[in-house]
Amino acid sequence: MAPKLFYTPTSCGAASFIVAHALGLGIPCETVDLKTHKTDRGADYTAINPKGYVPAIELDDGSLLTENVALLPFLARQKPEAGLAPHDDLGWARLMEWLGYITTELHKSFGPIFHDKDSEASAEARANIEKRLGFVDHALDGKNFLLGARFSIADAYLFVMLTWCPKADIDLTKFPTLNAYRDKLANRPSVKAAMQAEGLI
Ligand SMILES: N[C@@H](CCC(=O)N[C@@H](CS)C(=O)NCC(=O)O)C(=O)O
Repeated sequence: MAPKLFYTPTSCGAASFIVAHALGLGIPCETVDLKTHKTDRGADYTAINPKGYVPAIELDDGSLLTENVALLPFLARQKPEAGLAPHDDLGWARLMEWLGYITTELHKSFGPIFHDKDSEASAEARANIEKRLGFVDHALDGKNFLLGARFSIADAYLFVMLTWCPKADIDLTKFPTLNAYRDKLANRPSVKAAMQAEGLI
């Protein structure tokens, strides 16, 4: 059985799709409707992934790999020569530092906003996200990408979070460096090709 990626194009799982696409892995994909938890082939996704959420990769042996912070490095290591993850110890640790920050401090903070945009919890979440985006904005100052000179899987993950900002009423123009970085990534051929493949642009 070949590995297969389960994801939803506008979800956090889009980061894995972008990375798999950029690496030319040719990994088959099955999209999941997050309201019905049915896949595009009509399968019950909760029976495939008891966690219920995307992304997930079904491996050759039929077992399932979940969590963005596991999938993205796993995909990068399928083609180490592409350099989407550093090979040295400190570079790898810096990558984990960013993936941890994106997943716990940014990604999960969007939850209340997508649940109910106008709630008090959403206003608090928005303020938290903006504070954290301010940190990322400064961190990107003078750098092309999160890890410095090279695009990495952390950039793919952050990019997807940035695409959520307009839907969450977060104005990225308040963060000029981050806003320019988002535009640069959106125009990056591999990112653009993945978005086009998904009909998102
Ligand atoms: N901890 C998980 C969270 C994944 C997650 O939040 N997925 C969302 C989409 S961005 C989802 O599938 N939500 C639907 C659900 O939980 O039923 C990860 O980082 O992979």
